[in-house]
Amino acid sequence: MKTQEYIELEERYGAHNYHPLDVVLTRGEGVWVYDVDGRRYLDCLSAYSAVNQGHVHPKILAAMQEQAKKITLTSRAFRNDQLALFYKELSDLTSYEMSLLMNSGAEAVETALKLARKWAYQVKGVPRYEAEIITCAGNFHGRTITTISFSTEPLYRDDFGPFTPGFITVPYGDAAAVEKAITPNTAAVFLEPIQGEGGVIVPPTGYLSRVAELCKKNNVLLIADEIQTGLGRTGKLFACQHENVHPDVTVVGKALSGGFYPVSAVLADRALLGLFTPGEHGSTFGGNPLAAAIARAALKVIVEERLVERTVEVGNYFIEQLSEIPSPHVKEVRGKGLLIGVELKHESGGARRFCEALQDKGILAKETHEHVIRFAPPLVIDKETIDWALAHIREVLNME
Ligand code: IF1
Repeated sequence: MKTQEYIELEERYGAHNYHPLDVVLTRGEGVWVYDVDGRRYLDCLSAYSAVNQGHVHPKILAAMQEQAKKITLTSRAFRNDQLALFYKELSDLTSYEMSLLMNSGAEAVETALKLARKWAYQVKGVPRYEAEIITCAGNFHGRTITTISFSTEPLYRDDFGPFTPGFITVPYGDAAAVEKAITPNTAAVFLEPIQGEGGVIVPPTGYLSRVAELCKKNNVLLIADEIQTGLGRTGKLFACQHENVHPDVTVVGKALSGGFYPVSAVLADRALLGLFTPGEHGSTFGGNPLAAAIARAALKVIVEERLVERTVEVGNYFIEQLSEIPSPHVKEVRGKGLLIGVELKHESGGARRFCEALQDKGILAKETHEHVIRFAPPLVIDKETIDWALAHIREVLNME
């Protein structure tokens, strides 16, 4: 079948909850993906930072194949020989004493919010069901009714009410606004260290450390959503580390499995995760041996291939080179590591047409919030490939 035939089937039988580029991919390897017509593209989205290790990484593939032949799912009613090892390796790598495994990022976010509320009632002494969680305008934390309840994006919220109560929204990047919003009933401040979907919004230097101080001073948990920014994407294992901030709770997902399988986790110390008692929370697939085996291999690749360290150099190079492109359309180039946003002027007519022009030149990138082109290639990209891409990006950023 050809591209158009796949598109027609998809349009006819699938819900239209996305507006994808008209490219039908059939194979991926490292930073490259291939469509059904044999064309090659540089993947500059990495499935929204889920394939930091590159597409179909051989070591993660081997781990998946090996484990899939043995046992894939036991439920947590029984134990398995992969989960305990993954818990230990995740703790050693991240310096958190414990973790709780889920599947999607949104599920891990929901788990973290439940944990924050439980801590507020059982430990902080907030009167039952008055716990408040402070979140930031421009956030993206998932598509569940609770996570969209505190979204400020009408497209994600409209028609999905009534909404989950207990969330206070403050402007992103404004620590004074957080300070003002804290009350005796505040359980947590919940934020992304860099807002990905919000348009690759990097907060002012010092913001994260100031919010961490405010949380400590007011006996409020700091919860970081590192589902997109974590696991090397910004040139640190976690983006919070750019300011030496170690949140009470960190939520991870996406690249935790290298894009092979939905694996997410809530990381925290025993004083917090120890609050969950048997039967209070769970999931059919959460912590299954296949997920654990894959995630063990995915973390090993990040460490062994020094993906965090190399992202600093390669990311700085990409941002620097993009910033030097003369273009009548570019308003700002921003980001950290290999999480980069190129914001276009509104008179340039929106980022979509630039992404379509990039597609014609063999580069797949995705617009975010209308006017921003996000460049987030797998962390295994090298400078030669970036130079190849820059030549095409330069042309596209100078089209009419
Ligand atoms: C879609 C956005 C990105 C996330 C952060 C939690 C989640 C995500 C910081 C939930 C997921 C994905 C979801 C996907 C597109 C993509 C996305 F455009 F939606 F906002 F990356 F920016 N926290 N982001 O980025 O994780 O449940 O999806 O595993 O829903 O369209 P999930």
